[in-house]
Amino acid sequence: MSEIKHNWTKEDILAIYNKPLMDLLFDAATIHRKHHDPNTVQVSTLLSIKTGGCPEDCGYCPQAARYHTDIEGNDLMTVQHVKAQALRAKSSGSSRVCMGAAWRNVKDGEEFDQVLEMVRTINKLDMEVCCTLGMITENQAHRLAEAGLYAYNHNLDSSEEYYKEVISTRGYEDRLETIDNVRKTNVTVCSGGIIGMGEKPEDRAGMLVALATLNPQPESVPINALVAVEGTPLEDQKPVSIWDMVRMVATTRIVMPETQVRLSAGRTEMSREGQAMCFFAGANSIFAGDKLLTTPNPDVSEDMEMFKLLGLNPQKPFIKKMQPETVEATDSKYQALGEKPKWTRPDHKIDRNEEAKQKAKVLK
Ligand code: SAM
Ligand code: DTB
Ligand code: SF4
Repeated sequence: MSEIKHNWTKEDILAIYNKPLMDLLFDAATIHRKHHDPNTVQVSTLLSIKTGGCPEDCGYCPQAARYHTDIEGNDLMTVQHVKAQALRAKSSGSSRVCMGAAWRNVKDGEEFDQVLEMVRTINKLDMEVCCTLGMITENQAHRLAEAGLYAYNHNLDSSEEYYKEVISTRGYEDRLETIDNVRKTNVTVCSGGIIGMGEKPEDRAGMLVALATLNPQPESVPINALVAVEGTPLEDQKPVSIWDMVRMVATTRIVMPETQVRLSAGRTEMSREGQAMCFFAGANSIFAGDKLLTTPNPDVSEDMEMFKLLGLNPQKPFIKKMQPETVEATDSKYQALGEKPKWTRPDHKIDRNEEAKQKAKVLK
């Protein structure tokens, strides 16, 4: 029987988050060592396969069309381009490619077929493939699984309460439903969130309750520090302190002992000492490559130096779970259904999102 605890409450988690730091670090590191090799860190490379022009209003996101940010938008990448980038990532030590698209949700059709071909192509390079494409239906999750997808990333981003202060164009329950759709397949779940959006420690604990009470818990949990991008509603947020990041990582490790905890966006603002503390506290995954989706990330060579300095080794692919088989499009059991799911549109008003939209109208 699994010894993983699932009935976490916000009070339990807040009490852990607020422990004296030395106790918190010790507890997290002890649990980390019981479940993982503390000197191995999984390395993923992000690839923005479709950039910008997104219809959603996520207050943190430079890719939302309604805000005025200076990112360069792009149509869906070709399979050949993706393959070349995946090979580069592999040669620089990444075991996983995570492809992100600035979509609200996946729509059946040529573009999704092209993404499925990207998944097949990367799986055949013997790398783990992850996608983050917005909301997906159960049938779309099965089609991704058949193509050989290893993980699907869909973040809860914050607590259910604070989420409403950041996004108005889709509901928290839709996020949970997408995660549930992924769970109906063999694809592993990657879901986490962002700190530094103005939320309180209670919201951080609330997000961890939502994740840790899932059964099974997500196989990976990315912890992002907000990258405050000019033109987004959250442009003026103060950078999150390293102490908050360490506390968040340690608490995540304690409540989800088997999960890979990923130190995600925000590493350019963190010192090596700060990152080392996060690895000690249980982070065992990073995004590598000089770009996240649209914002900067440390150079690969700097990360390699850091790994050497700390005696860390990159994790080999398919250590935690077997490589999925790829079913070719012609042999697929799951065809496009052309569904038009009724994802919710809460559409309440968030003042700072409205202001950023009005400002963008003037500037565009
Ligand atoms: N469009 C899809 C979606 O939202 O599900 C996939 C891509 S979206 C960019 C993936 C995740 O990136 C978001 O859920 C959010 O957690 C993270 N993210 C986006 N912008 C960020 C920022 N400025 N700082 C930190 N994390 C960010
Ligand atoms: C996740 O949790 N963080 C990554 C990945 N999943 C897709 C994305 C971070 C994006 C940071 C802002 C940008 O580069 O656009
Ligand atoms: Fe679109 Fe995803 Fe950015 Fe939200 S986070 S605006 S859904 S790309």
